[in-house]
Amino acid sequence: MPSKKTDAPKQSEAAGTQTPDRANTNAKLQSLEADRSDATGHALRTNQGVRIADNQNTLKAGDRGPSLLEDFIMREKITHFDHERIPERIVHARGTGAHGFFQSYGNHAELTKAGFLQDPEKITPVFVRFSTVQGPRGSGDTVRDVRGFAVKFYTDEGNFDLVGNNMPVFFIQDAIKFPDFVHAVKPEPHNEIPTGGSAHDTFWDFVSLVPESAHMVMWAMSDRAIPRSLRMMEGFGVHTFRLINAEGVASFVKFHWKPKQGVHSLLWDEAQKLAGKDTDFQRRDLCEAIETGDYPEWELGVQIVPEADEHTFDFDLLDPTKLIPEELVPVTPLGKMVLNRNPDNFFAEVEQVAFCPGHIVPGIDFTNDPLLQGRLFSYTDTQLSRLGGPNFHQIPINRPVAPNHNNQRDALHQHVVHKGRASYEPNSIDGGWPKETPPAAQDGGFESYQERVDAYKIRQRSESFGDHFSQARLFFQSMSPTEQQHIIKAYSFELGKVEREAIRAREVNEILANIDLKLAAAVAANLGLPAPKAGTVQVKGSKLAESPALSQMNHPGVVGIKGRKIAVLLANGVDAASVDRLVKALEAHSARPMLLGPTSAPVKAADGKQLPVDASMEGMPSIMFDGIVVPAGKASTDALAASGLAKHFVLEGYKHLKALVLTKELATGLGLKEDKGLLLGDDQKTVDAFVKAVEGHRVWEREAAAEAVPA
Ligand code: HDE
Repeated sequence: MPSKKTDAPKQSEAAGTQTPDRANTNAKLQSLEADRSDATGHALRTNQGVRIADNQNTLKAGDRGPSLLEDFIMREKITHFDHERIPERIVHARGTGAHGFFQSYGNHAELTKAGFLQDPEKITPVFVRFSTVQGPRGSGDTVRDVRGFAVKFYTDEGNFDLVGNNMPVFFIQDAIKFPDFVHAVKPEPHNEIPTGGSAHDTFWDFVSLVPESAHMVMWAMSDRAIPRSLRMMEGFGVHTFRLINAEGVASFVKFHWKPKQGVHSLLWDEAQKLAGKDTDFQRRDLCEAIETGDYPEWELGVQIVPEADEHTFDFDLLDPTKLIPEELVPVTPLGKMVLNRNPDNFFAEVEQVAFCPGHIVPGIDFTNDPLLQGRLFSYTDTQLSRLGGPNFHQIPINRPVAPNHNNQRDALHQHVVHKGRASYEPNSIDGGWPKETPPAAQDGGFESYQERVDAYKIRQRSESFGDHFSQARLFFQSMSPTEQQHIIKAYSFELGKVEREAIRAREVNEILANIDLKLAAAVAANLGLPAPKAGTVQVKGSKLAESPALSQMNHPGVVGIKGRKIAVLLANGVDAASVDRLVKALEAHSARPMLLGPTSAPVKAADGKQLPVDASMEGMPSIMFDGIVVPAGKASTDALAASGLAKHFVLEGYKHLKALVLTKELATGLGLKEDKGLLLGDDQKTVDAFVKAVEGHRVWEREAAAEAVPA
């Protein structure tokens, strides 16, 4: 049992010094704001505060002479510049972030004593960083990859970091395999190719030799790995955690983030083209959405498993390659997160933010998931080299809003001027402060959940971690036919890039054949390999035949077409009234119409008016939009029909199954037939049908017809 200290601070005694002080939160937040520097109205100065008279010229011996070493202004400036970069993250280097808040839907005291989940009035600030895993800082946003979904809650009781992904499982079961996995997926060591992707020999060599990766690889080959937007992804805590209430009763939980925007993906062709045409596609999308007030929102929920039910599943709750199907344990909503503020400075906030799964608060605790256990060590360790020392928690973006007095001292980049003479405990010189706080129902010190451990010290994987294929099969069989085809194509594409035939064959025969023979046969056919007749192991299968929650088609979202980008194609001679009508109708649905011309120059409407455009069709190709609208106008339709650029724009949108409003002449000229999402005219009925089609994200019924259109 934890020792109870009798000289612990009373709440009143400790206010403002040691224990969490809710009243102080706003003041603390304001003090974080004080670190934001605005130079408006200020003189240019050196780091020592000296006003600078000339920022254009180095001090030289004569205007054509050598530079002088004594130029402290030039040397300070260049020295600082020379050290501007810090090491990028070893994984998840490419990312972007946003500020926001979390608000609990109610009082969840029966589940946890964590303060931020007790009070629906309480606003907890959050900072979120989304990322890809494989690529370096400058790599493309839309590559096929897992997305990081890391949330820092600045709670009154300390920071809680939920460092998750947009997929609910992981590639490996034990932390000791992480360096192997990462080395395999990273670019090949001899030529550093490929950047940002897993379509290469070392990745497939590793995963085909490590069957525990089968389930996660299936997710990575699904549409989840190419999200349309960071706003349209689910997030998962992956590991099983514990929530503990004031009575000490613990429940196992899996954390989920459900996007109000729905779960939607790019098509593979779009993802590849975007990686070249707009490397920043997803960070731009998030930034613009927040800028225009379309604040993305997620619901935080948990799947709850009472401790007594730990062993009732046909998989082990501690195995991070398994999920709990939502049909077995539904997700209980706890609260919402809204992202409503872009960072002021990317480096200071997004680059310097330091997450760690070990950052938890009273009422939350870990389990013995061996992957989670390893992560508890890794994140702090990596920050030491990335952020240069153990004081990274003092960097503004990492600083908790709760007070954090202790006896840790000095070290690189120490920002705090510690007062007091005693930096040890116990002490009598400073009255014994800072003191421990015993655990309590509320505002108590952190107490680890007391779990009895009685075992041999061994290096051994539990037998309950041994089934690697049942859930991979459940995933594949829960997909819609379209999603299944996308998965087959993704395996075929990636394995098609693998040079060593033995690796391709091993993946097909020893992994895919154990998941689903139809999947294995289809991939084998695309690779020119014989279809396997049977798997290599006995797969026990899941209790469920299907889990509809796994198909993203079943997560359409609840915000309609809010924030969806619609291209309005213009050319000289366009009917200005038609443009106006269409734009207003789309804006009424909070969509974001953008006017595109053949160039960035304004377009001359039929009535002679100049219509300024937002961009050219070349500058913003169809792959950047969710739908395309062509307003009326005979001359403009003729001009679009004669322009290769415009024709490609419309045909590509059609091929990518986007909703289109076209003029009859243009559709006929391009050989396109009306369908559920290809609509003609510009009246309200047409707009209503268009809105419905954009809501559906893609016109899936068009797939067969679109096959014949060149990419
Ligand atoms: Fe990470 N991971 N990870 N990871 N991870 C890092 O920490 C690591 C794992 C995840 O936006 C690193 O600060 C180990 C699972 C995200 O800053 C590093 C293992 C999940 C981010 C690290 C895992 C994640 C990271 C690199 C296996 C989903 C980005 C830079 C035991 C639940 C956070 C850093 C951000 C980042 C280690 C496995 C998610 C090296 C050892 C499982 C979202 O510490």
